[in-house]
Amino acid sequence: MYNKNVLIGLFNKKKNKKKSIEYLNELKILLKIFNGSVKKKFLQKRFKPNNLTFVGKGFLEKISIYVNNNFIDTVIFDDELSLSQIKNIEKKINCVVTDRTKLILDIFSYRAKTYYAKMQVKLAKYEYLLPRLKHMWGHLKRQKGGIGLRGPGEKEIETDRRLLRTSIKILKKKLKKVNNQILIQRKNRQNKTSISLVGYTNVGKTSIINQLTKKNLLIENKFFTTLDTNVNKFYFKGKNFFLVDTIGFLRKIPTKLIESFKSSILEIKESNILLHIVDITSNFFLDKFLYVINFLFELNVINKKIITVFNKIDKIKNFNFNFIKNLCKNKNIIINKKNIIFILYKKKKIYKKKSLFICISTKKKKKILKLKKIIYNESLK
Ligand SMILES: Nc1nc2c(ncn2[C@@H]2O[C@H](COP(=O)(O)OP(=O)(O)OP(=O)(O)O)[C@@H](O)[C@H]2O)c(=O)[nH]1
Ligand SMILES: [Mg+2]
Repeated sequence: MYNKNVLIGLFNKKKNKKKSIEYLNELKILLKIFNGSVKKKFLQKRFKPNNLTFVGKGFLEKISIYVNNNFIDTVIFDDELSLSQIKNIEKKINCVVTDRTKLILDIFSYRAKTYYAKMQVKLAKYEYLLPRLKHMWGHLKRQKGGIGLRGPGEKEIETDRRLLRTSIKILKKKLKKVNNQILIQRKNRQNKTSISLVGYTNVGKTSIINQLTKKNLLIENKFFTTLDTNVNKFYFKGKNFFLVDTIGFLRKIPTKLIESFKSSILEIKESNILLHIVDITSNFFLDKFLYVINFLFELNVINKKIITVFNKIDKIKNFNFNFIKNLCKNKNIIINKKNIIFILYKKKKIYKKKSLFICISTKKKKKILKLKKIIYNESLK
């Protein structure tokens, strides 16, 4: 699975085509983790997904021919497929059929290193599996070549469903215990300044922690390198700070999946300051930027002090303020040389959020001291 892949997405208007291609590119980067290659991307223009087969009938036929001729082992759809869609597509396509959510879940499983992260991922996976159990049985039958394996009866599936439900209950209980322990540990940090680094995946969150604390945490040019929340200390002008690395965001991940990383959410909620790290060189910069701001809003943490950190300025020739100003050209953003203001329209109300910002290069160690000073000054307010 995931060796030779085909990616499939939709776009509804011509002007959205580029964005859909970018989504598929994100899948390609995700597949790097499994050393998987992308043999072809199929994009169909449709106003909305087909209820039965996601793409249209003729288009599916085209994909099927390509899959057969090129020995593809997995087709990955960019949006979450319903159980019936998977079944219908599998009738037409002779390989594993999966979607963005399942791929991310598989990456989480592969990446999780600690007992706690593994438990969190397991819970997310079981919750994903529960409504799809019948289908998974079908998968097993395919993998064994269907020889001598009769399809499962409703009774067996019901037994499995019950087992899964029990496992979910047990996992939730265990996780609650660990979460309580984390809360107790947090209490020891209560009168110290706690800072969470939040942002899209691969923007340089862990790199910044390494710079500020002289640690050597794992950084990679891949998505979801950090799954485990980790807390790191740094000392500046006689003050102790705790820096918390959190799981990165990715568009089109079901919120529930991110929420299963309770430790990250918990830390973000309890922090005094949020550092929102942004990669100014990434495609669809604004889209990702506003996606994270919206997520912070959903988490109810938008009223915290937020410092926006524009990272990777070394990659831009002759970088200056105008570059950022042009990047942030959007009706929801007002920017001057010191502040950035977001205007969010939520539940028929307008919210305004002001954030200090700084432009840095972690790689070239540019403006790291200034970042420390800003954090320090904000912690005194
Ligand atoms: N050119 C350049 N590359 C950087 C800079 N900061 C980080 N990187 C690179 O960006 C990639 C991602 O860095 P990480 O620190 O792992 O990013 P992250 O946000 O922690 O990523 P996840 O944990 O996967 O969400 C690595 O290849 C870093 O070397 C920078 O200032 N300039
Ligand atoms: Mg990281």
